[in-house]
Amino acid sequence: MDDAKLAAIVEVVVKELLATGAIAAPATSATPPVIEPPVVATATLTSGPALTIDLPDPTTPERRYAPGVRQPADPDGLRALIAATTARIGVGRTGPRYTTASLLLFQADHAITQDALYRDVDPRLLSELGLFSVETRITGGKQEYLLRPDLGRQLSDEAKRLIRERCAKNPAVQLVVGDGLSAAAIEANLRQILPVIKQGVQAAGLSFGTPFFVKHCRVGVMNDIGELLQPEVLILLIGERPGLGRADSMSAYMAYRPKPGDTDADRDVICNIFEGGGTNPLEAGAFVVQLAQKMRRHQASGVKLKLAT
Ligand code: B12
Repeated sequence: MDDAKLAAIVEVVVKELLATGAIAAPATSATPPVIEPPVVATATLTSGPALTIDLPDPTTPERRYAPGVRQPADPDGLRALIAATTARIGVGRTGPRYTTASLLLFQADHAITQDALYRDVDPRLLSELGLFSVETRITGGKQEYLLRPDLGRQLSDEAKRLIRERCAKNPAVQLVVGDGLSAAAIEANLRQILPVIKQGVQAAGLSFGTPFFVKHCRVGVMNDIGELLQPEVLILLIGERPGLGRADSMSAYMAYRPKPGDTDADRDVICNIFEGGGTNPLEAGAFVVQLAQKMRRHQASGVKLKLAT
């Protein structure tokens, strides 16, 4: 469809919407609108003033937590309740339905989630932190990664070769980073947590293995890595499944002498690592080192560690 036909259709639709009162005509007087939306895209009518069709970003804190209840009995109480949780409360309704603002926020948050899932970790971050990359047995991109968790739990032959070639064997602590279900989580936390873990391990007089990155990674890949490098403790930093609008949460899965056949019962997890509401990555790093020492002391992880302490 050419631009002229498109503009004609837009003009007809806009005229109808103006006529029914569904949208207001753009301000022609000097009176400023209450909230000025950012002008990103405009449709120009063949006659009359330009009409902004883009919307303000609904995910900014001011809009996300703006009370949506019309005429609340206790406005200050409502604001205090909303400030006390990240849950979606006080959003209001239109009859039995969500308001358009709620719907748009859901859609925007869903887009954030999709973006975190389908994007790759920035290779510049990995090289900045000196991590080389290997892959699992996933060859068909993110779609296959989502559909075949079993392949994400196995290192490719090339990965095994590279790890054997580049990594020190039998370290006390081996650190591995995996994209998991959120590239954003790794990008948000890795720069802070990695040096804390490395320094903490070395300050405790323990050997720190050669860290690396696994693309299309699942937690179960820890078994293959354990078999190859034989570390005492293996730490896997991995992006957690994103929630609506929360994509930067990372976990540290840990295991004592992981090997093929191990399950999640043999592992521990320190979860919800993120700034501003979760466990701060700097604190989490210190906690990871403590847990690694505890695992070494008791020569156990997961359920066995719980039973031993
Ligand atoms: C998805 C999920 C599950 C799924 C995993 C299914 C799957 N194949 O993906 C199911 C519903 C089975 C599940 C079960 C459990 N889960 Co769960 N789970 C999650 C969730 C929402 C996301 C995990 C994630 O993104 N992993 C990263 C991806 C890339 O890993 P993955 O390889 O695809 O999947 C593996 C991990 O998710 C792992 N896993 C999932 N939960 C747990 C819990 C523990 C203790 C361990 C060691 C591993 C583990 O199992 C998967 C298969 O290996 C987190 C929430 C969060 N904030 O992280 C809670 C979370 C990790 N789970 C938790 C718990 C407690 C459990 C259960 C022990 C609950 C129970 N009482 O039965 C069981 C243990 C199951 C097990 N695997 O042994 C807690 C852990 C708290 C802690 N620090 O110990 C979390 C943080 C939720 C919470 N806030 O309470 N879980």
